[in-house]
Amino acid sequence: MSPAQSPRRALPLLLLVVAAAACGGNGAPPADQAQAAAGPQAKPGAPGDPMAAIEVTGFMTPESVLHDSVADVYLVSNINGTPTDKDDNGFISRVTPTGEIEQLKWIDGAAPAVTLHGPKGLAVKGDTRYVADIDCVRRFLRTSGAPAGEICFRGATFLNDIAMDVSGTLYVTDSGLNPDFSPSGTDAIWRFSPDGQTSKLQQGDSLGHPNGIAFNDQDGYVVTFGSGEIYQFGPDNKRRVVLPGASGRALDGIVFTNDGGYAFSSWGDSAVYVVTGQGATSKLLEHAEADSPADIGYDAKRNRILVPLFTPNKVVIKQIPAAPVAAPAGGG
Ligand SMILES: [Ca+2]
Ligand SMILES: [Ca+2]
Repeated sequence: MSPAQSPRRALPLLLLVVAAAACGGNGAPPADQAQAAAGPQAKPGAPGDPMAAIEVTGFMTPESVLHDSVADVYLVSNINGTPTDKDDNGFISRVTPTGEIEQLKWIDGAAPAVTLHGPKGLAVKGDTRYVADIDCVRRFLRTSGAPAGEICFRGATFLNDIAMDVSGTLYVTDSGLNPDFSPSGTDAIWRFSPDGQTSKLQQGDSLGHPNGIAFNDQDGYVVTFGSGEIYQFGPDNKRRVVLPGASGRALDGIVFTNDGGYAFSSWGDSAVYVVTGQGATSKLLEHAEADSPADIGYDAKRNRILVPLFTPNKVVIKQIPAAPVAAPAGGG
């Protein structure tokens, strides 16, 4: 991507490529979708190598993965088509930690009682699941997946990721994009309650098309698809830059990890980065293994990053390597 291109110009181009890929371009189903029709498959890592990535195929435009630590299952949101089409064909899959698809269409927009268009970010609070879906957040029972109402956000165009802070308050980002992926001007971080109270915590173009959101004990962290930056906001609601923006970096997901660090995904770099609690940054996945990495999840029990690959219709499960043990002082 030319350095002369501004993020604002680069973003619609990137998303149009994505939309074309999601649609199969010329109308023919992509090879991976044809494979999905033939049934899901898991390709476990090499036997005896616990650090090898587990690759699970058979999804349809997977956008987000969440570890439900109570059920010990990975939930995958599948847009199935383009991100803003209200086509009611989105679905949520259940995947076991060993990489088997337990149920591909566990919550299915095609079912008469379920509305689900282009599901993206996921969250669990108590016995309720929350799913961001274009302009509403849809609720489902955590255990059965039965629909349990929705919360809609006035004027929202591209609700993307959901997170919960330490006090249990829920947040959802609006990436501020029209169906043709031009900026819609609705960039926002919304705060909402389970009973449907909504308010804008932050809004405006300076949010840079906010995408992934996550909370540690005190602060919210946001990664942006447009400006390619990471910023945090604390209890005072002031924004502080964590990673300065870069044209074309196109960040999607962010999670906090057990060691006090975090991980985030970049479409522009085809990479998933891990930042340790001490601040050291490394690539966990890169190149083809991280083609269009969307909203990553985290399995805190196993210290794994869960990576939906939006265009190749895969999920990659990857262990974070243990930190090197410091050499004992004095040597000898
Ligand atoms: Ca859809
Ligand atoms: Ca996202």
